[in-house]
Amino acid sequence: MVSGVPLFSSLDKYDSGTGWPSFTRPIDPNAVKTVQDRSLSMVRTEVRSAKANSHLGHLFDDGPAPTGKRYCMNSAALRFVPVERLAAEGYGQYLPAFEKAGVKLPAAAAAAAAAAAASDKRETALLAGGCFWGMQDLLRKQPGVVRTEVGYTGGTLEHPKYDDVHAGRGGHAEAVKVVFDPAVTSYEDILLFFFRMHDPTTKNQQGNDVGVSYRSAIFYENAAQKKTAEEVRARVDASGKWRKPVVTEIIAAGPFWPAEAEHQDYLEKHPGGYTCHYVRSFDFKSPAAKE
Ligand code: MHO
Repeated sequence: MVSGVPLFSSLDKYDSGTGWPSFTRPIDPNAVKTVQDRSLSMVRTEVRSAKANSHLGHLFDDGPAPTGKRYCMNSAALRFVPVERLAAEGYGQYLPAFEKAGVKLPAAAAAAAAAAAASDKRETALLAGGCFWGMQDLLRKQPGVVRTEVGYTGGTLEHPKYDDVHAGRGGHAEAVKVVFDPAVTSYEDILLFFFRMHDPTTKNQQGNDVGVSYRSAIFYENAAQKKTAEEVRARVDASGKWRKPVVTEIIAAGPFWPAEAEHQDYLEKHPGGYTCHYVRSFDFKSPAAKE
């Protein structure tokens, strides 16, 4: 899971006697794909991850019920997340299945499973902090983030196109809509991360990208989000970590116009592509702590 996408569940794992981790099925049929592998003078079915296209192992037809399949995986291609870590790593939604299967969960995992089962609640954060390629790529990997989408907001033009926004026509910002599970993370945590992954002190600019579309802004959706945003911005500013005043705008969310398909998940489609975003090691949680 180079890309963090869950591929296999221990619930579908069995002992095939081969020494290779073996599964009867992937966690989601769309998470993996198969290709013919003619290496080593054999014809085998190679299994690759659908998203990151990385080699995972091979697929054979000699597996047990219920599928008769054997997904024979290379353990080096998998990152094992123990059941008690699922919630903390943002995979809390998979916990109820373990309970249903009768697996006795450690107390903390059981509590997280209950929370995940009880809430399919979702909240949204709408953030601008420069080129949305890099913004989306870092935000989507945060624990509890279930979906992200890039688009344009904060301006006046309806149905804006990238070229309009880039040229400053209509005054939109490049923004990311972050949908998260409040049982796993919080608006505050997302904002604390936001203030580490972009520079909030450069007005209408992020890295080398200059213009109103690259401004730093939090678009709140309700009074609670507004209050949290103001508190977090004040805390970040007071910490002095950025050395210059924070210029992030806090404004009421208006219409969000999704960006063109080619801009969605851009850095996943173009690994190594342009980004000016990276995560600083600041800890805004303990205001007294010095770097
Ligand atoms: N400097 C980048 C920004 C792209 S971003 C989607 C470029 O001009 O390609 O604004």
